Amino acid sequence: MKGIYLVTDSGLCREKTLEFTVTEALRAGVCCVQLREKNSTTRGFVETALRVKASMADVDVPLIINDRIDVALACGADGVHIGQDDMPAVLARKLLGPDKIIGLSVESWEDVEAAQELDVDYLGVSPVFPTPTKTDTKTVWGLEGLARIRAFSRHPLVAIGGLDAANARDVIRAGADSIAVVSAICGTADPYGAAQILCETVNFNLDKP
Ligand code: TZP
Ligand code: MG
Repeated sequence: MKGIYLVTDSGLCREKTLEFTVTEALRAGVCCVQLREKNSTTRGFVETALRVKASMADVDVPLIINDRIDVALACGADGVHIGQDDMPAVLARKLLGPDKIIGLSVESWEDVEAAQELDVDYLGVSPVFPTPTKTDTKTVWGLEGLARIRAFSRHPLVAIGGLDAANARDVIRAGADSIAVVSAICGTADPYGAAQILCETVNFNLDKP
């Protein structure tokens, strides 16, 4: 899972709709889609997840559900992304089985050390830079923090927070396998164009580190 990782925010998509944004980002070549619906009811989240999953039937790109193991299981998603206050990773693995993808956010060095023993598929380095999209964060890792995690961790790293086409190259060079973005795709008038520039930048630099 290397490249541009789309994390959704229906609020930012506005009149473009979530499905349109996801379809356009997939057409541009994103490597993963995470549905992050912080303000949905459970019913609404499941319905959205089923719709998005159906729209992704023809692409070989994983659908990840933010926070909710039950929603991931109910809609047959490929995995979940959990934070430090969500279901513990050990229990998430028990519930989901060996084959589903589990991503775990690391927000402190203690989280990074603890994750070393965990059966998770990637770490979300959160946030790399400050971002108005999520303000209840702890450590702003910066490129140095990201590089330190890269040197220590055995897991693939998905960087998130304040990332865009201007800084994506540096973030890959500091050790990220994937660049996760919310506003750089959802918050633009042209999600296809935005995702395409991001994918070109990152895929080029992943090929030639
Ligand atoms: N987790 C850490 S930062 C963040 C999340 C969900 C938001 C990233 O949003 P943006 O707009 O890509 O900075
Ligand atoms: Mg969470």
